[in-house]
Amino acid sequence: MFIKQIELRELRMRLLHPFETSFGATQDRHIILVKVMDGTHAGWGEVTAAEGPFYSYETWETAWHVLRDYIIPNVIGRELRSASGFGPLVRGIRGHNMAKAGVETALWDLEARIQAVPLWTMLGGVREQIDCGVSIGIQPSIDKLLTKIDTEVKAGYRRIKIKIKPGWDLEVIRQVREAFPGIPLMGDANSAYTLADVDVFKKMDKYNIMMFEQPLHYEDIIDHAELQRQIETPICLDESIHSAEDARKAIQIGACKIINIKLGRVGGHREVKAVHDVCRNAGIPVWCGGMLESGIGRAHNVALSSLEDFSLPGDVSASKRYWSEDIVDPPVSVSADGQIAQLHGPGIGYRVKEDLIDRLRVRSQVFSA
Ligand code: OSB
Ligand code: MG
Repeated sequence: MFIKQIELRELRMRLLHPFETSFGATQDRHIILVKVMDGTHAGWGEVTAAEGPFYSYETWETAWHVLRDYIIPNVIGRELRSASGFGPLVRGIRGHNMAKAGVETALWDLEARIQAVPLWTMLGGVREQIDCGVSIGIQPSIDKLLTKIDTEVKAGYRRIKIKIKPGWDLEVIRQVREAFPGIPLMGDANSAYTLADVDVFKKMDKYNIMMFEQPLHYEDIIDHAELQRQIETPICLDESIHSAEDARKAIQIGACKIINIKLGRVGGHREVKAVHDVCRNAGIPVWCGGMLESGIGRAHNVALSSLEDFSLPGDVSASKRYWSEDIVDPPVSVSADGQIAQLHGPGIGYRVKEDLIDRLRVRSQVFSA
């Protein structure tokens, strides 16, 4: 693959509903898309950095800067045997995995389109249908939360994740369990607690929660191992895991029993596969996390969720939960029993609506070999 041209586009897209986590709320997304061309075909990727440095240090602005000044100059004009040759080209750039993943995932899409095969089969996927869950943000009241859960359960979703934070935890979980005794339920804290809060986790233990996601500090594994020793409910790590090496160490010290894999957080499909393999070999189930993606990032998430060890429902849900009109055609849709079917066209399989992208675009830059 000759990397002849790379285009960056920044879009502004408004979520249908604001999304609130323990670190803040979002409604207006700044989405950076990456289009990579070899002269004949084009591949698409999405940068999942958020609007501010709150989930991680990356933002759409740091991603644009690192892509323009460091990542793209190392890649443009190169001849790559495959998309997995991208990693070594950017090894000297520390961190900025979401910026890297924007290009890396576009290269996988490009390679799959050149070979005329679906991305999910090129990745080694085996799941023709993936199980879907939803992530429900912090709500103005418990009643509103119960209504939202009811809607999503009726829509067929196979697992409900609610966001928790100090003061929006034990009583919320208690009431959700009372209203929905049997649903697969989990809580995501986005690092809002410390080990001093162990008692609240012990109290939530009795509500049959599938897992607590990232309860403690966003870089920690040591305290998570201590918390896991003291509670029954499995801990799932999100923020703390940036690589297969991180996963190996976390598993080795008992910091988690489940891992949420995010394409942006680990830097692309190649590292997703490496994290996946470490987890599979250790008997640790994984699931695909979400970052409020547009259809392009969402399509990549659907494809990677086809790997064998993605045995738990992910945060990969229908386009219509987020957007009045998505930038891919067809929009990502979920069946009445909570699954997304893999498509069989080349690459991500979805058509990219460039006309709509042009209308939503607020900035763009073209890099040529
Ligand atoms: O922690 O999983 C998270 C959204 C933004 C930042 C972090 C997280 C999330 C979600 C939403 O939980 C997942 C989605 O629906 O895309
Ligand atoms: Mg999370």
